[in-house]
Amino acid sequence: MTENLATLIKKRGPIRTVGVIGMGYVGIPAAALFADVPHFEHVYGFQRDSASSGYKINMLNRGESPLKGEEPGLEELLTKVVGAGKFSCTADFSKIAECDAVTLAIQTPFLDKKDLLPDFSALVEGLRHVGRHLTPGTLVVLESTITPGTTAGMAREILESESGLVAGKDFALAHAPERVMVGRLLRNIREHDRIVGGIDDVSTARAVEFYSPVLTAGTVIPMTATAAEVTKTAENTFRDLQIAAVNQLALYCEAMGINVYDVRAGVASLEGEGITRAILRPGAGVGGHCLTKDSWHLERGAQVLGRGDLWYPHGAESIFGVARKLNEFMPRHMVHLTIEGLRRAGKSPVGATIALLGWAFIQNSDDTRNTPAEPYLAAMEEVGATVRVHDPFVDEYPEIEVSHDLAGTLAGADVVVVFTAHHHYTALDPARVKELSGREHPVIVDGRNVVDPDAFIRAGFVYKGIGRGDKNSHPVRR
Ligand code: SAJ
Repeated sequence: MTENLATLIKKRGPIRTVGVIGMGYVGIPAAALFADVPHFEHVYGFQRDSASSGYKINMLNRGESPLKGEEPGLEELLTKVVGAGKFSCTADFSKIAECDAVTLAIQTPFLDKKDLLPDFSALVEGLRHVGRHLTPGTLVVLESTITPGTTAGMAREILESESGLVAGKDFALAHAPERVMVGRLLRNIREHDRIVGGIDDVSTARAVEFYSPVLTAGTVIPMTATAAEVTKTAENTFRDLQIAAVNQLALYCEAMGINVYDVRAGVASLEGEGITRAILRPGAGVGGHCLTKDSWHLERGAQVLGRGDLWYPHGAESIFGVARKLNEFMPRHMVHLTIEGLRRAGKSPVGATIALLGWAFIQNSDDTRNTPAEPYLAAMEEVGATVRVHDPFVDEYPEIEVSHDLAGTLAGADVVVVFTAHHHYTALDPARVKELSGREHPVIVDGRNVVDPDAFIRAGFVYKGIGRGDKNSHPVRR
């Protein structure tokens, strides 16, 4: 069987034309880097010409990046590869027929966590486009994070039914999960090791050939498609678990009246010497498109692929599921700290004005997917407060007014709450913030440890911070 595919690929020769489906945080930098590979002659970026994202097509063909956050080198690289005629963005999916390799970088959110149901609708649509225009010898790669078993299962079935070709015989199929973080997209793709897993050895080998030229520091790590799917979902699940562990520690430190950052520094002091103690940062919550769902992809994979063979303590809840619950709890804890802070300032949340700083889910980015600030805002409005939102990177958000005017947002605020560690907030001046609030004892709730508690307490603020049991009951300066 593979003999056939190997022959087909040999006849087809080196990869020259590439297609990337999904012009988002993953697809855009990936396409630009493929286009910068000397022996890749042309890269098509495929984007639906939809009302919400069709605008990206013209922007990209002008060499402009539609991503608003700080992405070092991306705009320059886009201008270069568009100028050289090596990259173009189109909604004409029939051009897939020209491609030797096609990748899919499409969102894979979760529909229902309780029943572990992913929403693969966008991915299925993308796979159908590929299947309709697939030619023998092509390599198809899923870069989206997916439930283990999806590449060799659902993806294969759709591609085969749409194309009439057979995976592993007529075309190569692999999973090469993205491992990027906003704010360092290009660097992550170039420097991170790349996990590559084919449904068979020939597919894996073709995918290794495809990704190797893009890497400057990283190496390609070949494995099976399912192992690659588990690797990706597991690394995000472990990160979520580590964050949940330090968030739980932070809640304990608050209750015990100590500073979680002292504990963190102490625990981390044994770092190195072969002893790694990755103690991450507690905070106001976990957002983004990845950590908020990848545990559920892993859980589903274990349930579906592991059916009947999974041994686990009877009745015990998955620690990955518990970690999700704890991280989802943190915005509610921010509500608790806010109400407690108001109480200490002799106020109630009813009619209070709250200045919420940071709508993006991560620092110095415009990415608002699953932002932890949203459940906080809803809960505070529910108890009668008015919440004003400031974010220097976010221009708009459905039903929420996001301001770029920091002074205007702080004016008349009873509470200042920090949800994202944008660099703009590390320089907040307590005297100026107090002047703008016009309150005798404004409340500051620091969800990302960006301000100096003592400086704000000295200025007459009521301070509350995640994990700051050493400060959260400080005497209020009258
Ligand atoms: N967070 C904390 N404490 C921390 C680290 C993060 O509360 O110590 C919060 C952040 O504020 C944010 C959320 O967690 O709200 C996610 O942050 P992140 O730094 O994990 O950023 P992501 O989700 O963009 O990136 C993760 C990364 N995964 C791992 O490091 C294992 C990245 O490498 C992946 O490529 C990315 O998910 C993805 O696309 O899967």
